[in-house]
Amino acid sequence: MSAIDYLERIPNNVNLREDRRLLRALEEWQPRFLEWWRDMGPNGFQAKEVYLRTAVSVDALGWAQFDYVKMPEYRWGIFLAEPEPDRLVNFGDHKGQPAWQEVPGEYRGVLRRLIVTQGDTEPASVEQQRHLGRTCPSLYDLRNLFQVNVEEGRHLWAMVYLLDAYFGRDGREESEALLQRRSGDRDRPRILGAFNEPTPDWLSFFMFSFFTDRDGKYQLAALAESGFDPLSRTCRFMLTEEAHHMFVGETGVGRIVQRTCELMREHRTGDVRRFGAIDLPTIQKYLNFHCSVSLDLFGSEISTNAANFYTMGLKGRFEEAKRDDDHRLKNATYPIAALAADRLVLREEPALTTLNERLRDDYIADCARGVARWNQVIQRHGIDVVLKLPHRGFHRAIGSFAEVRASPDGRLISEAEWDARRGDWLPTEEDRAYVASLMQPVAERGKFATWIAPPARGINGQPADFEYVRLA
Ligand code: BYC
Ligand code: FE
Ligand code: FE
Repeated sequence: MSAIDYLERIPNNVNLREDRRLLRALEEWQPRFLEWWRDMGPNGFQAKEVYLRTAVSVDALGWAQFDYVKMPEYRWGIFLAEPEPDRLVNFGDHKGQPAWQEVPGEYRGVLRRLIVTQGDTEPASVEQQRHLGRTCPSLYDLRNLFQVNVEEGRHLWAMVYLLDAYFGRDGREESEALLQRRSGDRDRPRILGAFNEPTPDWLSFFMFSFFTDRDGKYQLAALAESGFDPLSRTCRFMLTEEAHHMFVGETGVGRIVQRTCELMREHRTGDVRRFGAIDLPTIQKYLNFHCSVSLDLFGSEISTNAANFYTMGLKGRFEEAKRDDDHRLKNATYPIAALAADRLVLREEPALTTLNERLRDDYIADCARGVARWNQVIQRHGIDVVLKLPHRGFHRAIGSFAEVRASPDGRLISEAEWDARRGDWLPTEEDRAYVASLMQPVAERGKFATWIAPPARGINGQPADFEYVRLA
């Protein structure tokens, strides 16, 4: 079961060959996907050979194989994690029943909506990042960008498989619509806010991979708990790919911080813009921006949708099985940050309706660990600056905090103070213009842009000056 058949037109480990109807649906979708990839995927570089990893099997030992591939020839396919024999629904009203191998009829609409929302983010991110190749800081980074892009393309395949295999005609229509919406488009935007924001430069890209791909990790982990077994298995395999995306984000920002600190120490100044680097206050502002739009992706603090997803057994908590409680949560409560007149308080609310906030808490704790590693880099250089996650109420557009203004340290403030301080907290036009001015391509082997340190090690044991993309 774990072997992936690469002789097929659509590589897969789901015995696609035996399901003629599904195979036909996917084979009809495949050329449209490729058309979308050519129109909306990485701008340029489509004919270049890129040192990419491809899944060769889904088991823990060495699922990846590295080789030169032209992106349009990447073997996008359908890979599910191994089935767990006798798997049960682990939470909600159906806890203890066998996991579903088919869509439970009464949950069809809800489940489809969840899968479509997940699926929509994948091509959206590729669209957001499509111009970055032109300004890469190195061949190493260029390759990492393209690796992320092809895998997000594969994540789209993963969701389209579920739609086509389990949702009949509606599913095929949704698969089509996933190729029609466009990130940032006025008339047919992508579904979730953060996926309509531009990713104009590499600092934004690394922050996006750190913060927004990490939302992916937490949402996928919650869906991996699903009682709908095909969704669970699909998400479990996607999570193994996701880890690399967050690695790209964390090390990308970390290398920018390192370069900045080296220059600060060498020249005894915080004003590193003179030396073509990105000053720490600007990095903090980008961090604030990407963190806040990613926090919005978890939905409202109080959500009946979230309660329903859980009660129905469709979307669990992060690491549901490791939690020591009844996994039904009917009588449990959970403390959430809430607004009380003019200040923020912790308030106990029913555990079921606050599941979005609980997942957001798990996410914030994970983000904080990454930020702490960036701060270690700063400390090692003897610099007295600390990067911080903004308060969850800062710059929010979804949930109860959307109605108020909060500072990054969590004070509720007036509209006037917000207007006066906004430029200290979020990237200004000038900051963006400065970062944009640094985005000059560096595509010579082993060379890196002025504003980023080389990586500690290369990909797959290769040196940093390896020819990660063959441009010649
Ligand atoms: N923007 O009850 P509420 C990834 C909508 S990232 C716009 O508060 P709910 C990736 C919401 O849809 C992971 N609209 O929220 C990363 C609802 O609309 P309807 C993506 C928003 O439903 C990087 C209404 O507001 N996966 O994989 O509890 C690169 C009230 O909703 C937003 C998923 O999201 C927003 N930010 O939770 C590539 C998992 N937030 O239904 C890929 C699937 C909320 O009233 N999705 N709304 O029309 C879900 O689990 C849920 O839909 C959400 C929202 C957690 C997103
Ligand atoms: Fe993804
Ligand atoms: Fe990702």
